[in-house]
Amino acid sequence: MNMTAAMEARTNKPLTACTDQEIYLALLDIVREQSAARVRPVTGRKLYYISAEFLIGKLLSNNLINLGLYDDTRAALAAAGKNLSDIEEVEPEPSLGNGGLGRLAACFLDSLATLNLPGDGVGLRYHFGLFHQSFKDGVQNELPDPWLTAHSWAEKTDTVYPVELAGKTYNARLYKLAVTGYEGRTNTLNLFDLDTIDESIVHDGITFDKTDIDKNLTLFLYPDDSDEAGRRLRVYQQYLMVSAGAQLILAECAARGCDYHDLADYAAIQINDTHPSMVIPELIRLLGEKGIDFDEAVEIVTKTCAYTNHTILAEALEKWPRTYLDAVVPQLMPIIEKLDTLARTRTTDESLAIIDGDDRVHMAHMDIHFTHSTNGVAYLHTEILKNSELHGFYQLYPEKFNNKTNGITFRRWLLECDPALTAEIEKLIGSGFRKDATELEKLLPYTENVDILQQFSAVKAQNKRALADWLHRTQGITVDPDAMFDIQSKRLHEYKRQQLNLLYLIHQYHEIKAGHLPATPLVSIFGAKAAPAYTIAKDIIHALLTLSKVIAADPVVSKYLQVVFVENYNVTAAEKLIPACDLSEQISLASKEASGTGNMKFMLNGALTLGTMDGANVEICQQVGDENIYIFGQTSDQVIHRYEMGDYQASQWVEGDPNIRRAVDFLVGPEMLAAGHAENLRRLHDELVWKDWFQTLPDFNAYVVRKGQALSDYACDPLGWRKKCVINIAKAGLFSSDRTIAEYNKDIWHLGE
Ligand code: 26Q
Repeated sequence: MNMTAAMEARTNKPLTACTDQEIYLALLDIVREQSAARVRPVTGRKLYYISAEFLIGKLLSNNLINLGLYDDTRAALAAAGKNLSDIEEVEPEPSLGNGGLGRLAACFLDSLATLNLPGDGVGLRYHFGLFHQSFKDGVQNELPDPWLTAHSWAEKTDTVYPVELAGKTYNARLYKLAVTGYEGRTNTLNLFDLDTIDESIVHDGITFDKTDIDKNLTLFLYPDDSDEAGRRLRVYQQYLMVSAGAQLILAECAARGCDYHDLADYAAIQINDTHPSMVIPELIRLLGEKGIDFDEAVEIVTKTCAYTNHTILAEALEKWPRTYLDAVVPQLMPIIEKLDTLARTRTTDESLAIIDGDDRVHMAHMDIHFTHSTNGVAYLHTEILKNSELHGFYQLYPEKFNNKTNGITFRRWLLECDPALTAEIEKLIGSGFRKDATELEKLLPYTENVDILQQFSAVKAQNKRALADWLHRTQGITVDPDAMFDIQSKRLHEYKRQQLNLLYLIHQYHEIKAGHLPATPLVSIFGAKAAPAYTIAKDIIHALLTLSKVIAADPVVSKYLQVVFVENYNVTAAEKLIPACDLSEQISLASKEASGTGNMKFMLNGALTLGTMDGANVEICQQVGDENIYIFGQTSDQVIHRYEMGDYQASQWVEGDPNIRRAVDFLVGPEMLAAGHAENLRRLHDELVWKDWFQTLPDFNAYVVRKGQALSDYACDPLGWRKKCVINIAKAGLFSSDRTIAEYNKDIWHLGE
């Protein structure tokens, strides 16, 4: 395609005379037209992936790559003295997710379309994505994150479905966003919204009047671990999503000839965590309106739906008070009660009931009883579900349980974010890996070739300079691109243990001051948002920002150590950070991280992992071998055992270990108190000494030792290090979401064309 002509046909003037905004709009138009040409009719079963979050990120470059227009566009713009990365900056990022779960949904849509499978998303058109984060005086501030500009990828349709909430009817309008695969078909992301939403009710950051549902229902995506008020509004959102979604599914299937009795031949529904679980009773209710009796409706829904679990953290499993559902979705409660009664005919185990003795409705329990598949998202996670968290359910329905190890789309997380590495790989092994990621293994023979290893080192050095420039330009931070870049970027959660990294950095501060110099200067980079109501998470951010200041002010330590906290970590920032990383921090408490997907992105981009045996780190370790990954810390069995013993006392670890004591006490020592806020620092200190629920202290020494090993390997044997990096890239093929989606299709969905 002649991109210059195509763009100028829309701008009506030469590209050289166009603003970035005008070019962006022209490209949006071209992409829309090309995507529409790849819509295919559906035969057989079609997937509906229902999810409260789709963290799609910016779409322009992704779409250009998948349509095969990326190189031509870059060249056409360059010829006119323009730069595609400047055009990309015009596009606002749709941050319609919190983190892993939402980004996974986006990767899955890309892979479905790439594999030419009929699979649409169903979700909500939030007016503001996850809040915009800024730092002031060492503290996180939250602001609305608008992304709906006059020209957005999601197109308004005339389709509207009535949804009843607390006895009042609302009209859910459908917006459609085209999802085009790499050299593949175009599917749809269906997003629902109300016409009556009023963005002007937002004031003082992200606060708003919570009474007028018609004005606020889809205003915000709620942060995980939200406060109680936020959690309750989520029920309203969830029902809007599943009721409109179920009506859409039934209408589409009917249009294709389905008579509702045979719904399972037309539709597969994947329930992404428990957020869309009300689709089960809602479908039963709607099938009832079509004349199908309860027992048959239960059977149809069970055959149609499948459930993915993403967490074993008890506090994250949704349980809603019955009185609350009575008020918001009274039409569902009689159905949920009948489902509870039916479930109780299958087991006498009270702990497997849908409605418990305290009158709370357990969404996950409803999912497991009334879908045909329950899957975890990595090997260890699924084992823990089967053997402990959901053991009773596993005994009742062993055939329903299966594992689907997560994956990531290599189009965004390699081709788009790391063009230099992509070119290097392509030069060596051709372009087959773009469609078959396991072909990356063809890189293995080159790991013995010094010249080639040096070329990989040059790519990494180039990406590190690019990150340094970006940090300087967007955040005013100067870093030394010759230092080792160590990155921990993910949501801020105690179980992910950014506080363990914090304690390490304090330890290093002391070691350097004592003259024990590290093998290499280290730039330790964080990117993380804390849920606004999650106090300790915000205290951890404060401690890291304060430590960053303390170190920067120290003329000796700052030569060897720098702490950088990137503001407003989102998909766009991830695409800058990941290609520049040397050491990837995946240090969750073993058993707590269901999978992790950042771990896969860093590995694919040639970083080595420093991690615990948790989530998909286990599979990464198995792929690359012990000598190409830095594993430390307690195993999940040891952790679970310690919880069962119930006698963990953090204070004993503080008292018994001078290094731990020195690091923990520093949080409330004179240097930190002079630079930060006593209240936040004391609270974090006390949390670590008196609680430490995520067992940071027992893993501290192992972490320090292993990280020291990584630093010295990096500094003392650069070629040996690079060889490990290339082995990681070569072995990353397993983590393509194309593989994950092929497994879901083979074992659960059985989709048509
Ligand atoms: C629930 C109720 C009320 C308000 C918010 C929530 C809520 C929102 C988001 C609960 C959880 C989430 C997000 C969870 C999540 O991202 N889980 C991650 O899923 C990834 C994909 O499977 C895994 O790789 C990660 O290990 C897991 O933490």
